[in-house]
Amino acid sequence: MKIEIVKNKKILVNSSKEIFEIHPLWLRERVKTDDLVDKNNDQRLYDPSQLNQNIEIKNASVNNGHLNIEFTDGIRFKYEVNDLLYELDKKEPIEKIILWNSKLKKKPIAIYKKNIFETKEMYNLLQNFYKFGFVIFKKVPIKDNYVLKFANSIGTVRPTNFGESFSVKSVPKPNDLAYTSMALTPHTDNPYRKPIPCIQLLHCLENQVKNGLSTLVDGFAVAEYLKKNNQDLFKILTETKVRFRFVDKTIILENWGELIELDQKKNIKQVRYSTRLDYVPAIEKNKLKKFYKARKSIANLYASKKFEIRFKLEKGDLLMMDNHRLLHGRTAYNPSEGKRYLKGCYIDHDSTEGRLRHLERKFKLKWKK
Ligand SMILES: O=C(O)CCC(=O)C(=O)O
Ligand SMILES: [Fe+2]
Repeated sequence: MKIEIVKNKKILVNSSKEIFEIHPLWLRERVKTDDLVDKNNDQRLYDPSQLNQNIEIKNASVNNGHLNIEFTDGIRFKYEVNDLLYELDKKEPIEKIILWNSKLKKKPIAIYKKNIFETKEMYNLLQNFYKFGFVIFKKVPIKDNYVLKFANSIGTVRPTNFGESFSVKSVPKPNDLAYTSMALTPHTDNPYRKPIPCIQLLHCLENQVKNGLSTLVDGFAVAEYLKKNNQDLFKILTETKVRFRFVDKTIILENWGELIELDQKKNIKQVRYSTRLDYVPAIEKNKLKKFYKARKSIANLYASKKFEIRFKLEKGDLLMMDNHRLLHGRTAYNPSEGKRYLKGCYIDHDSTEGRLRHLERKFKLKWKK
């Protein structure tokens, strides 16, 4: 992609796919002189909808990586060509995702270090988080509910009715099956919330039991597999909204959604799955028959050895996973063997994306891809 000038007046974008002219107003809105933009926060000091809609370019030239423009309203500005190309070319800071199954050779793992959050390594780890849907940080300090410090260094903790963080250990009369020693089949967390938590952190403080292994499944890989192998069943899962529900003494939480949600371009956007909490709607019997068949197929895939990875979280390990893409679970354990204690919390996607953009800017990485 490059920028070309025609007759000193027209700015063209020339990419392998197309050539098009940039509207002069689009450029004019991006002028960043001190009187038009507050230099402390990069925000406009005027309403761009009030600019002259017929504004034109009086003069344009390219010099040393800069595009110099004088507009017909007398404003001049020197743009970084790279800044313009970046905005024209790329919408998200995230690299392409990698679908995986049980053959995943190398889990994305990092050793935690103090001040890791402001490093290039963190940039790569966040990219890995989006590529694989999870990252494991090892040797994260286990004192003072550190999971919250960790979460607040990447983003902002999202408190829920379980509190800012929650304790995953076996307790009497639990208000959630996570707080028992039972096996948990692959699930996404809290599909009954509005909005559904984006990222889950699970920090292992103790793990003295033999079993209680953690399991992960790439929900997007499973959904793609189903799409390829059984278009009809895939379709019904993308079209049927299911009610998810959480009940305890003080609250009843509900939300509806498809087991496989697609975006406007029909790409997979989010998966939901929780056998403990789903309430299928009473749709017409034959339709429901198809839905039940489809649900069983995806359940079998989620539970199959083909897609699941299994590992033990060690003391200090912190698992960070994308709750809109991955399913997680655990094998049963015997609490009389010793302690198993995880601390968990949630953060939102805008935090991690925002950190990625910040680190990309800090280490000037954005032109290199
Ligand atoms: O005990 C575990 O490893 C996972 C528990 C769980 O699913 C959760 O806390 O969301
Ligand atoms: Fe969970």
